[in-house]
Amino acid sequence: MIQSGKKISASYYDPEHETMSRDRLAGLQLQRLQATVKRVYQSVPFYRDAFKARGLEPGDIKSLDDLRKLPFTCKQDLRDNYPYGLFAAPMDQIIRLHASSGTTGKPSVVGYTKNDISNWADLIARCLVMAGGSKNDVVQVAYGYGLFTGGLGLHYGVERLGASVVPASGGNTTRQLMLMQDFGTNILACTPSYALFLAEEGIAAGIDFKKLPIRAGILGAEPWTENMRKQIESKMDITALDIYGLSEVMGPGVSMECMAKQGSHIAEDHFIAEVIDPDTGEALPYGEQGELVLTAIMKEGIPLLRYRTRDISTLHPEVCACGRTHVRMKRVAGRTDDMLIIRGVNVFPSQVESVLLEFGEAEPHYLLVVDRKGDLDDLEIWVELSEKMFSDEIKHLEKLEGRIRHKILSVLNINIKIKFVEPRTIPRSEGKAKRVMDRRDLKG
Ligand code: DLL
Repeated sequence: MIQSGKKISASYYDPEHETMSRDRLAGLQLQRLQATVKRVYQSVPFYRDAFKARGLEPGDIKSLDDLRKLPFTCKQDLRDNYPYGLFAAPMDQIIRLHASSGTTGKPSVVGYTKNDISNWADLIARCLVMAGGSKNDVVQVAYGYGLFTGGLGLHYGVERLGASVVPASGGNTTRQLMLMQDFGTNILACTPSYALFLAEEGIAAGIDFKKLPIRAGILGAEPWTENMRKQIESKMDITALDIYGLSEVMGPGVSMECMAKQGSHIAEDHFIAEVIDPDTGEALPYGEQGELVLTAIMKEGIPLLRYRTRDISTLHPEVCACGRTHVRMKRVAGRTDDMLIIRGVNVFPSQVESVLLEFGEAEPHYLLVVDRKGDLDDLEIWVELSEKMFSDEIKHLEKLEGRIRHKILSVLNINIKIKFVEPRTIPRSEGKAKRVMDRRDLKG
């Protein structure tokens, strides 16, 4: 359950919108939704056809409940209309292109107008202020720059706030650590797995993070857990906050966690959020877990209606301890397409991470290896040992293995194998971590 918690003092980048009453917010959303619907109907043949197929006209959207009449958009629609088919603005108004990190087939391409880039910068500036940032800060952006939205997305927001941006981009860990010390980085923006790696490498190189001015991390682009947060916070001596987003909808900054750490605030003046049952497409009430669906109501370049994110989350509309009124989404548990079904039980890598990291002895580096034995899927978890554990007696390791297996059985209700691997053998990532190795396809 997400708590509203005790009031905490907070400052805002855009107090009017961030703390707007939910009634006024609903009015604003409806007005912006209606304008967006009209816009895509007029300029995107894909949507016009989808509306016509449903006997729907823009004027039929009279209330926010009418959102449910609108068609969903999914990743395949972007593929089918590759590269620019869903753009709602002509190319002479598109000033930036980004693309999603598709591993198979063509990526989804997204285009931004001048206003889109400006709005995005404002939303990232909000995120920075949520993390306690101000124009006095030095912000090291270690998300990748390029087609990925992480680097440039954060970059423009830091400049908008008036803080100093260090455009480090991803990778080159030694240089990142040097910059962090020499430039006096206050806020680090990168994936949580890379933050952890930077922390570990820093400690190994003798850096005392307590003595550095770094105090916050704006971490996202991949699922992570509370236990992972604790590890990063204690190793780097920072407050680690979750930032969420996806290229199709904008990029980072669709939602951001505030200091209350009770879920991430979705920028509801720009996006309407729903949670649906991924099997039936039915909208679910607040508090129920399902697939997050987002409608962009301020975008000009590519405003997607009811985009099915495939991310599993829960929405909580209660006003937050920080005073923000925007709905909070719980940490993403995983993606519907990352969910493993092991002997009939649904398993997300993040659930395994959460259990593993409860054991102080296990390193936060792990891999879920899925295989097929006969007709059944089989899961083995590779867990990296710390140097200390590695040199320990076999019987200690056997005990630890038994305890982890038992805990996973009691929490996830599946019996799995644990394999300990040598220190530093699981590949580290400078961007999104790969947590699953699927060997099922390798066998015919
Ligand atoms: O990952 C945008 C981003 C950049 C977000 C930097 C945060 C920070 P894509 O490459 O299009 O965009 O991937 C989007 O990544 O649908 C989620 O599955 C996952 N994801 C993003 N943020 C989080 C998060 C960027 N905080 C996909 N927690 C999304 C869990 C996340 N998963």
